[in-house]
Amino acid sequence: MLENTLVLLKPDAVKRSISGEIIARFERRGLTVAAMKLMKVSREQAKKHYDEHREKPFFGELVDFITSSPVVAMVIRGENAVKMVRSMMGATNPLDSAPGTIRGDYATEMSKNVIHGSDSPASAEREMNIFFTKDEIF
Ligand code: RTP
Ligand code: MG
Repeated sequence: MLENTLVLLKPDAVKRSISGEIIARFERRGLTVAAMKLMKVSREQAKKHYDEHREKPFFGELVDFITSSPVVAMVIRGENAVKMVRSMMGATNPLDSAPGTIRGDYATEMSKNVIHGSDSPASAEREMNIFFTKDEIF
């Protein structure tokens, strides 16, 4: 099924100038960029985005990190894009993410794990609305 998913290249990825390499991986796979912008995430957006983690001990750090410097926000589109992007990202903890995945190739720390991707079509719909208006998604 053709799907959209929300991807954030986190502040660590933008600072390290690896955004282009990561976008190229998606394009090479056959996924397409349906929306994209470099933006500073507001605290309000960050809290909405990470709402499922509101009660976790690391919630404050998550919000601080994602708002610390610009991210690349994207809508990635393709067949089963949600699962496809998640499998390309690799496990949350870089210690567990296989070489060949994005986190497995670029990350060493759980808190600086380079990329976010929506975990379900429902999350994707909710998260796209936090970062993009309808007319920004092509
Ligand atoms: P993401 O939301 O960033 O795509 O990552 P994910 O689905 O693989 O992981 P999730 O459970 O949603 O956690 C969101 C982010 O929180 C940080 N985290 N820290 N200290 C901890 O135990 C812990 N657990 C999660 C990670 O940076 C993760 O990407
Ligand atoms: Mg998640």
